[in-house]
Amino acid sequence: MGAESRAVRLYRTMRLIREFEERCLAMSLTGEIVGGIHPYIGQEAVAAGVCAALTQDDVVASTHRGHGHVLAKGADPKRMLAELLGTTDGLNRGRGGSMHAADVGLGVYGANGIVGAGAPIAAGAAWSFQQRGEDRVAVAFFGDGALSQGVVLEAFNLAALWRLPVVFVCENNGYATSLPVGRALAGDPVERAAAFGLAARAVDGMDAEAVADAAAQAVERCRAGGGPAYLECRTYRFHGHHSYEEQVALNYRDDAEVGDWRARDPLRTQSTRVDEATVRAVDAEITTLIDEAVEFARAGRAPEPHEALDHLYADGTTTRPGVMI
Ligand SMILES: Cc1ncc(C[n+]2csc(CCOP(=O)(O)OP(=O)(O)O)c2C)c(N)n1
Repeated sequence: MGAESRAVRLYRTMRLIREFEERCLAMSLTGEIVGGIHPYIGQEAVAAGVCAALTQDDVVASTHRGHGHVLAKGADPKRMLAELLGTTDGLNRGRGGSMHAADVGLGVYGANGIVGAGAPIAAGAAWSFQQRGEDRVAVAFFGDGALSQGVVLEAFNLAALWRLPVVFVCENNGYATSLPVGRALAGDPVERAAAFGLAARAVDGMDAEAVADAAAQAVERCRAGGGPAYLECRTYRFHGHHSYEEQVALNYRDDAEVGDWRARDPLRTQSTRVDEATVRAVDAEITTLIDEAVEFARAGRAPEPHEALDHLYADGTTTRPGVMI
């Protein structure tokens, strides 16, 4: 059997994220996932397309809306869901939760609750690759709300100045919480990035193949020493900013606007590029995988209170700030 086509791989990754997120949303509404989640539903083409251009040695730095990035980079959905349920089987022993899930072995340098924080992390990783002469690329994901964060602009500047192998991926979903991008951002985001000397372009973030093509070009450019790139992925989140938004009647978005974007569902678009039997087989495979993940995560245990201070320090000599043993 020949290698699976990119079209199928993209479909599978998006399907995995969609189903994982739908279950998470349901589990957060019942309180099973404490603290809620920021659903990624609608934006799957970005994570799938960008990560399709990366190898396992490449790294990504993510956001508060990070489940899709972590899964697309290859994290085990069972351990990811266990992390969200806060059990010791989780990727980070249940200590990171939704907004801080990381898998360093897979190059996932963490989801991040601080808007824009992934940009300097990825730039720093890229700098270390460059210093060591390693053929690796770093990607920072962030939303449109991060485009005016000082650290993001500082990261653009240093990345361009030092020609770092980093790709900045802006997922412009039109809103930062409930603030429309047009009321928050002066000028054009692509021009803003280009002004720093980044190879900057916009891409249809609802089309996984278009994102994958643009990301592959940006990553190749980095590997060839051509310096950093910026991708503006125009996308949309189908649900609220946070799962709690499902429970309150916020109406900062038009039903017609949401409907128009839902009509461009990236998963449906990608399904038309794959034969029907394969779509059915992938759907069944993912449903089984997620059922198993739910069962696995529910069977876990929460860390004991006395374990709260474990794993805080690498050398094991300090258990509490200021208390040496
Ligand atoms: C530095 C910082 N400022 C404010 C917040 C509060 N906050 C959390 S998410 C968010 C909106 C982020 O919007 P965007 O970057 O566009 O990402 P999206 O939620 O659309 O994916 C804000 C303001 C924060 N977490 N960190």
